[in-house]
Amino acid sequence: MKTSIPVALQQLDFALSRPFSFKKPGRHKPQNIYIGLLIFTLCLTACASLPNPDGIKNAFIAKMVTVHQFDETELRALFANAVIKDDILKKIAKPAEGLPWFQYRKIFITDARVDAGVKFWQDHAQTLSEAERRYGVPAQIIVAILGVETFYGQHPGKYRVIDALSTLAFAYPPRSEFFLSELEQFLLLCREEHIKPLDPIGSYAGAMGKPQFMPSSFRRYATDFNKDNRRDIWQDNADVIASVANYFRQFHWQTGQAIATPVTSTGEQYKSILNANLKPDLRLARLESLNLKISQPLALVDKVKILELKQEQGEELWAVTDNFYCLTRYNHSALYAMAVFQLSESILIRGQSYGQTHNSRIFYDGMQFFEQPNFKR
Ligand SMILES: [Ca+2]
Repeated sequence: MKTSIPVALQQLDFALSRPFSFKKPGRHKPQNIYIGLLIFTLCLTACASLPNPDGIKNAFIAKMVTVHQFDETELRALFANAVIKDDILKKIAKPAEGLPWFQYRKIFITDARVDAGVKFWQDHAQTLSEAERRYGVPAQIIVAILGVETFYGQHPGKYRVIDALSTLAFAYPPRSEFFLSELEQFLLLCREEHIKPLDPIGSYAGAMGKPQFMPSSFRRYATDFNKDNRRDIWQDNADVIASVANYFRQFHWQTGQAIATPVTSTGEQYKSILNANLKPDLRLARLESLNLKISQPLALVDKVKILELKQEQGEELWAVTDNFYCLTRYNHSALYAMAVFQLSESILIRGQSYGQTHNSRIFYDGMQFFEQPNFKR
């Protein structure tokens, strides 16, 4: 449904959108000037506190026409078909990252998602292997990203990208600037890729296709891996796989570097070095002085970040690396990166065990590997 705009603001918008008319300078009574200033100030206050979708839309269209030479009539026809959706506005206010780890984890680390990941890997083994060779990003990471984002492409979202981006650009002031930029990128990519702007489907936030690329990421990182002159992240799994791998390579994935390992602690000295920054800044040599011990050696790592994740029974400690930080460039959340990492390990290990024997789930279950919290001791 369309959002309603107060009539006064519609009129103000109409007045502002009309060409200026010039009159001869004349005398004005001082009180009229004060009243005028008062009304102007009240209007500005109202404009600052209430969204004005039509005003933002008109300014956006003007920019696309002037800066990128889009046709105004075509853009107006396009946006006449775009819908401002209330359910998108509700969803953007409640991201899953607000959950504690033990609840967040249950969404993504499930038997069904691990099994489907193993199958996706088997079905696209050659492409994944080629992408791993070309970009240096492990196949299990590429598979896990697709698993977390869209259940391997099965749930790419149900919204038209044009509706999602229009809603958040025109009617969601807290992130309007960001989504206006993404809307601009979306129209540019549609023109470059010969896509009709009403066609692409994605998430409520405008993330597109199986890897859920925002339009700006698509233009920078999407890759035509099968050389058919199209970057298709909706249907073509070769392009999908290579685009995810290329994304991480561009964000400096370090081939062979460890990602994360559980940590045990005696005492609570480590609390002094906890902070919200995700970039590793703690030299491995300092762990001992903080009474921290990593559970296994970390390949090609000199600095880590210590994370404290909330389990039902207490806090769980992890040492995470630059490659973990790289995962957070896909979604700026430690919980997201940890879900991708644990899913990737579960898929890898379960896949390997399936390769040995179909009964190996009794011997090893990828779910069990991370089911035991690593409590401080
Ligand atoms: Ca292609």
